[in-house]
Parts: sequence; structure tokens; C-alpha cells
Amino acid sequence: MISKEQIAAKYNEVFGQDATHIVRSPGRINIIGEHTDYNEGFVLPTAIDKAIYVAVEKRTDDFIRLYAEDFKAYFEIALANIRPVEEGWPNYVLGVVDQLQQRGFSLGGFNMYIDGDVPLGAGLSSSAALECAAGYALNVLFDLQLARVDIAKIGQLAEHNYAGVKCGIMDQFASVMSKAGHVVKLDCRDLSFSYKPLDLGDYAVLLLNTNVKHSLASSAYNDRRAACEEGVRLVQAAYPDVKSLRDVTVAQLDQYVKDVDQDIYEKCRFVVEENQRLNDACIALENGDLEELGQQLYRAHDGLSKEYEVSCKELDFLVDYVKNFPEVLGARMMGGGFGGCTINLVHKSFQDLLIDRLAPIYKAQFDLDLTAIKVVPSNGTELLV
Ligand code: GAF
Repeated sequence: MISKEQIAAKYNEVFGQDATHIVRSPGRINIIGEHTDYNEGFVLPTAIDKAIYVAVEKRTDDFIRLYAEDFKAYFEIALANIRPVEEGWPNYVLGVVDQLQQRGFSLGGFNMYIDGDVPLGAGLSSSAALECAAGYALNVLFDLQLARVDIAKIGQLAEHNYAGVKCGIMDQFASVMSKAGHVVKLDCRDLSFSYKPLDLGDYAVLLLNTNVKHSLASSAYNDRRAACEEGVRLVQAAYPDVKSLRDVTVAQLDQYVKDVDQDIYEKCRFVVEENQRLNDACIALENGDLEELGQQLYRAHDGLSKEYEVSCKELDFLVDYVKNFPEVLGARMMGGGFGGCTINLVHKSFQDLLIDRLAPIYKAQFDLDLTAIKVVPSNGTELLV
């Protein structure tokens, strides 16, 4: 964890004076319910104890000046000239500024220092965390009176328009709305939600980072979304009231999609079944049936890998390997896919042993380092100063 004192000192070093506000916005995990959010289904995420931190201060001119600690890079742009830029990382802030401007807020210039301990490209939503940190900080700095959920929606649209990923709302919602010790069961249709205690007894959530990020991930993500929308269109021909895959049954897919396009059929069936798995997993969690919860994770991975085709050989290897150990209740790839982390439910006494055994085998197999990340369900975005 990075302290607010460290962030304040860094801001001063970079900008030569003190920040007026410091905001922390966390990355997230998701227990189950993958690729369901943009299909108006359910998700079960929570924020983690790794976050993006931004420190801000108003300027007297109409410029935005950013500094990203990870890249040791500055970026400057006039407020009148906000647009997506080639540098990449500033887009997550500029996309938020653009959304605020589109909503009629007139912002003044500001400095922003950005740092964090969410591993980048690990599928832990560092980008959503940055969008939400920026949105929250600007909300406070310019007294915009935005609700938390608006900050999440603004972050999602920033991702669509400035990063080109047509993501759902899960990551931003989890970053802004989470509660320590709980997961959020979120209905992505109307954004109603409830907190559920993540009571894992002798077990803990352990993330295993493949340290792989495949370059086609964004376009493949958008392709999956398009396949789901096409499946909905096919069903709508017979059932005009259907609005999204949330409303569709496997029987309808069998009848109206299967013979038209096998690939779209499999993608849609995965989503319909994943929603069901999430509901079953919630019941298991409520009943304290951790073995059943773990089995749902393994089933989800199977679907993500074989039907939805968003896994990769490194993720499949890690999930297959942990199946050898009774101390691991379940595992699956997490997030958009094509790299990043697996989420594992592991007996607390076995975590370090598992990492010690697996890391050299993974290295020998893929010539990549395996990074293990122990995470704790944490509070959403907060103002530190
Ligand atoms: C990414 C997206 F940003 C989320 O909206 C979600 O669709 C997830 O992939 C898959 O469940 O993290």
C-alpha cells in the first residue's frame, strides 16, 4: 500500500507545490460472472487492496498537466483541445475530462500526479481505477456534485471513447462502490446491487499472474460483444421483447441461433450459462458451501476457455495445474481474458507452498515469471486528503 504522505511528497517534488486533494481508487477482482456485464447480466466483483492514487491541484490557466510515475512521463494539453492521444496512458484521464465537458461542466486547468500499486496489464482493472480516481478527484476539485455511480458511468464511457474498449460497467462500479470484506452482486441491467460477505473461512483469494497480455485483447473483446448482440438479434426475430442475453434461454438459442451460426451460438450460450453459474455460486457462498463455489469457478473457466474462447495457454495451464491439489477449491481466468491473472480459492496454509511449486514449473514451460498476488476485499474509491 502506498501512503498518502508518499503521494503528497511526490506531488510536491514533481509540481513544486502541495496538492489540495489525494484520491485512492482500487483495482478489482471478480469471483464469477465474466463477460456478463455488457449483456445486462450479473457480476460478483470487489475492490482489492491495490489501487491507483491521484493527487490534484487547480491551476490558474486552462491547461491540464499530468505526471505518470510508472512511465516517469509528463503530458500537457489545453482544456479546449481535449482528444484521444497517441501516448496511451493520458487517455484514461482525458476521456473522463471529455465526458465531464460533454455533460456541460466547465472545468478549470489542473495538475494531476498519478501513481499506484495495481499491476498494469494483469486484468485487475488499473485503467478503470485510474478513470475513477480521476473522476472522483475532479468531482471534489471542481465541486461537481456527482454521485459515485455517475463517476463509474463516466469512467466506462471514457474507456469506450478514449481506449476503444466497449467494456461493461463492472470494473468501474467495483472500483467506486465496493465495501471491505464483501463482494458486490451487481445487476448490470438497472445497477441495483447488494453486498455479500466474502466469508472464506480457512481459504483465501490468491491471484496468479501469467504476466502475459495478448495484443489482440481489445479487438477480440469488442468482437465478443458484437457476437452477443448478433445472437440477441436472431432471437428477437421470434421474441421481440428480448432486450439482451439476460432475457434469453438456452432453449431459445438452440432453436434460433444454433443452426444459423455455431460460433455465435456458443458465445451466447456461455453468457446465459455464466449468469446461471453466478446465481448458483451466490447460493453456495450464502450456504458456506465453498467446495461448490470452487466447482463453479472451474466450470466458468471451462466455458471461458472452450466456448467463449478468451483464455490462452498460460491461463489454461495454471487452472489445470491447481486441480491437482485438494487444498485448492477452484480457479479460473479472470477479467476480459487473453492473459492477466487466474483467481484461485486456496487454503491459507497452502498458498506459499503452491507458489513455490508452481513458479519454477511455469517458468520452465513458458519462460515467464509467475507472480502471485494475495488480495483482500477492500473499500471503493476514497478521498485521502
Ligand atoms: C473487462 C471489462 F472491462 C469488463 O467490463 C468485463 O466485461 C470483463 O472484462 C469481463 O467480465 O474487465
